[in-house]
Amino acid sequence: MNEEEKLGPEERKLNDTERPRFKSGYVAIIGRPNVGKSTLLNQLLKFKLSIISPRPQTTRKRVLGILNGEGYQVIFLDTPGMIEPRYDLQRVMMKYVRQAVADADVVVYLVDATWKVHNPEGVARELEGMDKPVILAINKIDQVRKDTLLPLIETYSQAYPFQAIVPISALKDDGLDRLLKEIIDRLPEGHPYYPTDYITDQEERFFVAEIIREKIFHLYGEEIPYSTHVEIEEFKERPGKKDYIRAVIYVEKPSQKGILIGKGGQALKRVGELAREEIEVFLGRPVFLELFVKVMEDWRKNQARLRWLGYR
Ligand SMILES: Nc1nc2c(ncn2[C@@H]2O[C@H](COP(=O)(O)OP(=O)(O)OP(=O)(O)O)[C@@H](O)[C@H]2O)c(=O)[nH]1
Ligand SMILES: [Mg+2]
Repeated sequence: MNEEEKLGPEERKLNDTERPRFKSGYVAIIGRPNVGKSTLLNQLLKFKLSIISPRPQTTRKRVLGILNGEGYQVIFLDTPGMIEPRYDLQRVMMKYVRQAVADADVVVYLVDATWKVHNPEGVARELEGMDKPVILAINKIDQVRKDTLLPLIETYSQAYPFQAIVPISALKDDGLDRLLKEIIDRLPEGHPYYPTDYITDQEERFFVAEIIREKIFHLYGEEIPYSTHVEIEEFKERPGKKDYIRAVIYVEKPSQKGILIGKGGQALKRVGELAREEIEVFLGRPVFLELFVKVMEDWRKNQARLRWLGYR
């Protein structure tokens, strides 16, 4: 008896031309600030990797998240919201977007269904010359009437040859299965890039700093979140004790230092409490977190300082 007969028809081994090949590749998630790019990444991964806030320009660097499934590995790149840069930090942020697009096999361009004004021609101009498959995802459909979607899909499809247009709600996990299928269909065949138990290639200390920054975005108004950079100065495992983490929060002006710390240190204490709780969930172990505030004059507008802070 040969192998095929022993296995029966359903279990018969597939030959090379029949076997569905493994798909793997990079997918850049791009779009204007606040459209829900980071929410989408987290929802796809079923893990809170990228920080989220109701305010624009929350994400400042590329965040890499790996999704492993039956027959595929998708490496998502969450990016800062695309804007016309006005100062050096924003110029570096836009460089990160360009790099993510350059690395990508597939681009997901995200727009917001709740926008009062859509500009499909503007989107088409941005995508001009991009020789990669682009999927348009229309997000936040939980916030709009269903009958507004069809005309929206129509105008976008006339402006640019999108490979697919998928209405979604990243927040409510609606439409993401279809979006993922459209992505995987367009990924090249190939081996996985990372071991299948990896969720990212970035260091723990990057995410720890991001979590602290997220709490600042949630707790302070005006310019404070935008003037803030968080640096992990020490991250030490201690035998028999909690990990020790010392973070420095840089602001641009002495007045901002006072606001960040608050009366009797209460405001900063709140940042520390909320951040520590989430860092512990993220790392899966208890930590001791100490926060310090320092002034670094106008760091967002100074190339040498930006480089020193890791924005290269
Ligand atoms: N109602 C609704 N809100 C959403 C949805 N997706 C994201 N949001 C909200 O939109 C806001 C911005 O979400 P983010 O994921 O931080 O947006 P982003 O595109 O990463 O923003 P930047 O990093 O600043 O460019 C947050 O308040 C989210 O909760 C959605 O599908 N429905
Ligand atoms: Mg973001």
